Amino acid sequence: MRTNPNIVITGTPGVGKTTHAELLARNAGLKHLSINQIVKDEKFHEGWDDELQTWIVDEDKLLDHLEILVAPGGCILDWHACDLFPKRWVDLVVVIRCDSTTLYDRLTARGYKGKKLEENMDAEIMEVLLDEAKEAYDEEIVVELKSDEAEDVEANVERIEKWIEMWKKDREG
Ligand code: DAT
Repeated sequence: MRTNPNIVITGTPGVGKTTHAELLARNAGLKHLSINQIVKDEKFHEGWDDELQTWIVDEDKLLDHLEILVAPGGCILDWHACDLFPKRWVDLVVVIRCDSTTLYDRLTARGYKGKKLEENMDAEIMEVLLDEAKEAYDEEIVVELKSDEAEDVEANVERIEKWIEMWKKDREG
């Protein structure tokens, strides 16, 4: 049994997943697993999608690798998708959301353009990641948090830390 929860932080690229995951990992002493970084570092990909400018992920290899890391608990899984992580791994799913004008500025600053920019903007407006999270996990473990301004990050991380404390208390009882 896990003594610390595993938390998925998901959302459209640019909404603030990494920013949240890094602060939460530092404050709560959790392990930040940046799935993009792991896919790149461990070469869990089957090539490069030129049109979408992204890696084509080898999900089987990725999941085998993650299974060992998440087993003891206390991991933050930071990725722009969430429905491939098995339900049994996950205690909380945080979907970070962002105002579309703000997201447009963040993505263009990151060099996104063309189809990649368009698809990600559409995904945020259509709440694709929120729907995906609600479909893949029990709705009561899915929370949606706004990340438009710097203050939002601190408030959100504090809220997640409180949730972690409650999660631990429930298990002690
Ligand atoms: P993601 O990991 O979802 O792609 P990120 O954490 O890298 O997103 O953030 C993208 C950019 O936006 C980065 O320059 C930091 C900034 N940012 C994120 N959340 C923010 C917020 N709540 N207020 C202001 N800037 C934010």
